[in-house]
Amino acid sequence: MSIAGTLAQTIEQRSAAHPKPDARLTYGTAGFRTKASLLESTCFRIGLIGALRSKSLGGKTVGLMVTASHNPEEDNGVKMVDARGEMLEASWEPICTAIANAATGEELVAELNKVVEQKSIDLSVPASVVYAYDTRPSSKPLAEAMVDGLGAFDTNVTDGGLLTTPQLHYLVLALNTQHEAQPYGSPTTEGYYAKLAGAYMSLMKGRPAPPPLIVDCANGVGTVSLKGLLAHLRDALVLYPVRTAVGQTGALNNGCGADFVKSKQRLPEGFEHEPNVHPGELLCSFDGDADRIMFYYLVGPATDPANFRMLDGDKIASLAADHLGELVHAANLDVNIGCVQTAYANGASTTYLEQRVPITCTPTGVKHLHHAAEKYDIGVYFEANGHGTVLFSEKAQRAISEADTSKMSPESAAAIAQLAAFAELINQTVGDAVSDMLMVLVILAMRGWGPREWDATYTDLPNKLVKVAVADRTQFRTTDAERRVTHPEGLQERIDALVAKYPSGRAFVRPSGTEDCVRVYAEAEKPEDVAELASATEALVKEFGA
Ligand code: 16G
Ligand code: ZN
Repeated sequence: MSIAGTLAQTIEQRSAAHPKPDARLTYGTAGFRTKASLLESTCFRIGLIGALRSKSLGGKTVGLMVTASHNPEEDNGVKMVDARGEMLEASWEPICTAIANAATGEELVAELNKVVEQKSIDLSVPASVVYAYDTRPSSKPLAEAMVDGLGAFDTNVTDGGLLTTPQLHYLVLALNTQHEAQPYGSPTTEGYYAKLAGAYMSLMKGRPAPPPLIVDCANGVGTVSLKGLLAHLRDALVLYPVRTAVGQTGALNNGCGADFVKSKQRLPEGFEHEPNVHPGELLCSFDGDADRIMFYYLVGPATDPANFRMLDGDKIASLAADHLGELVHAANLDVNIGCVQTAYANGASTTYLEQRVPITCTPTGVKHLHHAAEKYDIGVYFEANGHGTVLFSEKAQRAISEADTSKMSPESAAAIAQLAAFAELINQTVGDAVSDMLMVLVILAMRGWGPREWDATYTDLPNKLVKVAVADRTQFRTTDAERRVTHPEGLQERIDALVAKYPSGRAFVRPSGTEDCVRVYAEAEKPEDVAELASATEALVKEFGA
């Protein structure tokens, strides 16, 4: 079976309406991402690929999301969500790249036919795709180009509208499991809010509501999601959403949002003038598509930058692994719990976690962490940048649902009920700022903790991240979950010699997957050592990358 005749003609004609710019695009860790003005043809084509991917899965629903997350407003991107709500299967990434880069309509059809053959796709199977987009001005028009591609294959298309990335992941899994014995949830945004709100309220039953929380929505789509959730939570949670200027030109991710806070290690711009920002109170920021969250607080007046304290993805992972581990222990369940981090995890968090749970280190990028977390019965994964979630395996879910609580101590029975509610509260398809926020609030409430107690679990080692421009970043190749470089040869030995000079020193270099640069990370016990180690490593990268 192949694409020929009228179908081929339709694709070529439609493709001519979305001309390909003279730029090579690659489907990387975060899908396609570049200036929005270059993406129309790619979006049309990913519509075509989405339809084929669904057909290849026997007509299961796949998702397409238009967003560039924390990137500037003028950027955009598109990525595919596979049928279980997870990232696109890796073997399809080069397929996406080849199709996006086909030079002519004819070549495009030829590339599509290669996929049909390679994946033995039955073209007569009806395709089903749900799509959504963020608040960027370019997002809706790009989504329309995508719909044009989907239409070429006569796809059953669901318009999710303005959604966060994790809401789309949720919808895909919910749609594909709606007729199964254990549906993931009702396949609508209302179903998503009801599931999260219901679990939150059951976990918080009998506990005082947490103190009001200021949420920086990055002027993005998280604003919409947060408002939807609040309507379901009524007075069980008081939130003050700020940076909610959706649609205001230039506002998205500008001086605010999780990425700004994490990379600048400071409050969002203007927070020192926010009426509700007080020392000792917990604050948080979402990123532009609300799949990351960063918590922080002040230990003194906001006007002094030294009073800022960050509670990042590593702190969230530690809190979640600790708490869920204690519940598993109290419930006396035969399930293991582990934690997945990347090389960017602060060494102090790794030391802390290692004393409690097994740890896996993977390369950067959500899909790597997600797959590694699936190997544990309960797998907690977070990148330091605030993207992460907790996965409950089928074995764990069964152990929880089949436990005979009538034969248990009240303490064990309560732990079982709480684990069941956490599995509902947590968006298990992908990191979700809204769901992660609720999880953190519940755990803090259960432990009677504020930000200071949470922060006191361990003290981050001082660290520094540097971007280095090099002639060709593909020369830099890594091994051991990006912790060591194999190429250029000789570089790792020089880094080892540097690191050995500093107590608790650690440094690694890796090519970025999203920008044209090499990233250097360094940490050490003393701030002055970190500065030295980072700049000496940077100098080495420049020397070897020249
Ligand atoms: C992408 C990844 C994120 C990773 C970042 C690293 C996904 C959905 N996102 O944003 O997990 O931390 O890239 O960027 O996988 P870098 O390679 O430029 O350092
Ligand atoms: Zn994001």
